Amino acid sequence: MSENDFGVVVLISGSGSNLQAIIDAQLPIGLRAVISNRADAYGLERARQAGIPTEVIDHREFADRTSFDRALQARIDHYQPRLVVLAGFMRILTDEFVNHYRGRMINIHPSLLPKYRGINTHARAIEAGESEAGCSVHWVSPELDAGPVILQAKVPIHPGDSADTLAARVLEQEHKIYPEAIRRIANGEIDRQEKRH
Ligand code: NHR
Ligand code: GAR
Repeated sequence: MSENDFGVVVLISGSGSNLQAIIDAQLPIGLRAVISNRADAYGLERARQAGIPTEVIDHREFADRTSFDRALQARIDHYQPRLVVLAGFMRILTDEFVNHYRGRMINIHPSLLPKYRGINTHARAIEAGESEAGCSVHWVSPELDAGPVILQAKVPIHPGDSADTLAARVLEQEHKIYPEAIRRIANGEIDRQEKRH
């Protein structure tokens, strides 16, 4: 089996700059598909440019989260990936879905977990008067943004920072640590971990 047979599927909802960083890292992992829940996600264009198959599964076409997640799972499993990468994917996933990919799904979250789970992390960190912020790559567990952390990077928060200026500083670090985390996992340098309850 060549290294390209590792098999990775990336899930996005938006700009896809983290996807671009993963593409640009030219890791020998086999990027098999990029799936978006939004047809207008710019990341789909990035995937097409890189020759990666794309799919759109619009969550608004499903009655509930369970039926959306089942459709998503069926399309992901078609590609038989050994790793599912959430890269700015903005839908909360059901326990059933997360358990199916337990130990084979990672996320990048724009905070220094365990601080600031959920959304609007930068505004909340500034509001709280924090002097530093950052990003975390973690295994996905059913509880939101609570799975074991794999890699983190820190940045300073400057006086006068807005959520946007801070997000840009953090995003630069995301683009470094996400490809690095994927490289280490594909190399077998990081064991699949499970959160113990
Ligand atoms: N699902 C589970 N079960 N566990 C995790 O750790 C998950 C997850 C799904 C997504 C990414 C996460 C992040 O990095 C992620 C981790 C979306 C929301 C959210 O509130 C929260 C966290 C994350 C992603 N989504 C709203 C929803 O109703 C929609 C928000 C929007 O569309 O803007 O799904 O922060
Ligand atoms: C990134 O900052 C990522 O950490 C964050 O959204 C941005 C996506 O950027 N993810 C979340 O907030 C997940 N809830 P990108 O589409 O350019 O990679």
